[in-house]
Amino acid sequence: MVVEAEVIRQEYLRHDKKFPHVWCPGCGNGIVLGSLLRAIHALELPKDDVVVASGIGCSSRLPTYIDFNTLHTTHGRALTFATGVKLAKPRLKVITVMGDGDATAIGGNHFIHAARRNINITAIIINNNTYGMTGGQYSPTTPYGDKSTTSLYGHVEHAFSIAELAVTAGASFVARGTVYHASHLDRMLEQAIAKRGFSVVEIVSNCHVQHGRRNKLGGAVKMINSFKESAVPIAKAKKMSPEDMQDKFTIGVLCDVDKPISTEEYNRIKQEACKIDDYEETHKRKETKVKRHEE
Ligand SMILES: Cc1ncc(C[n+]2csc(CCOP(=O)(O)OP(=O)(O)O)c2C)c(N)n1
Ligand code: SF4
Repeated sequence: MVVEAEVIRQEYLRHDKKFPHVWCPGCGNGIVLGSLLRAIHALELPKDDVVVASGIGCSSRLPTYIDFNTLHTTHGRALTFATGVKLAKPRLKVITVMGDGDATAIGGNHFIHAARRNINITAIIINNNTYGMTGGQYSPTTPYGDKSTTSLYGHVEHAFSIAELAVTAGASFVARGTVYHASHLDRMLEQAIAKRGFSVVEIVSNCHVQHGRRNKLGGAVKMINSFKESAVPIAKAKKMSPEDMQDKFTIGVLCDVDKPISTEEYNRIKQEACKIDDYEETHKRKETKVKRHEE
């Protein structure tokens, strides 16, 4: 196990150039990084075939530390860059890493339409319920009543569920995990990356510095431990009453379906169109020849 961890560290981290990292001690982003590398390693994906794109945020720094083809793009646009890569080089395994703000506020439109189109990309969303990098403003997942720098007296809006939004928008595979349940997270990421179609993993994480501190949720250890209590496996949750599920959330696979992938459909259409073009071209040439002959 220790040897395996060392192999992963040596093989996949840009350890000489990019460390020390920028994250606060105890931030869940590091756990996600480890889990992502273990999942890619387990799937035996060649490094050159993997592309990891991100937007802007603490979570979006993740690709800068790992030795694949990486893109650190603009806020909310990881999926747009990823879509371009996938259209240009369909054989590549394309993964995006985004924060809750990046993916579902400024990038919300891209997110729902990438899911609707069923593009063959894996979207990892690290949900820490806040805009960590910019000092703790509220995001679309900040719970009602929570304090942030933009809701000093308690948040008056309601949060949505990222995973459930992804299911409704049409993703092929949707799962939720937490940074407490690291080996479960490895499995969720492995399944998502292996899936053909748009796959989403929402990862419940901690920003103890910007969100936890303001809401008296404790430090990193306390916050991460709290996920042990609040996360309920989907099968168990089905047997629980809505009252028992109050303040809890489910973890596991929410949806896993197979349907046509739009980037592949697009290539099929391109080939069909080329056939028609070829036919018209040949036809035109024939007509020109006949005309010349008549002249
Ligand atoms: C177009 C644009 N708008 C706003 C910003 C400022 N900005 C940078 S990161 C960020 C929020 C990041 O929050 P989230 O995506 O949840 O990631 P976290 O830092 O919590 O991991 C914002 C608003 C920006 N860089 N670009
Ligand atoms: S500010 Fe929050 S999200 Fe950003 S590195 Fe620190 S703990 Fe992590």
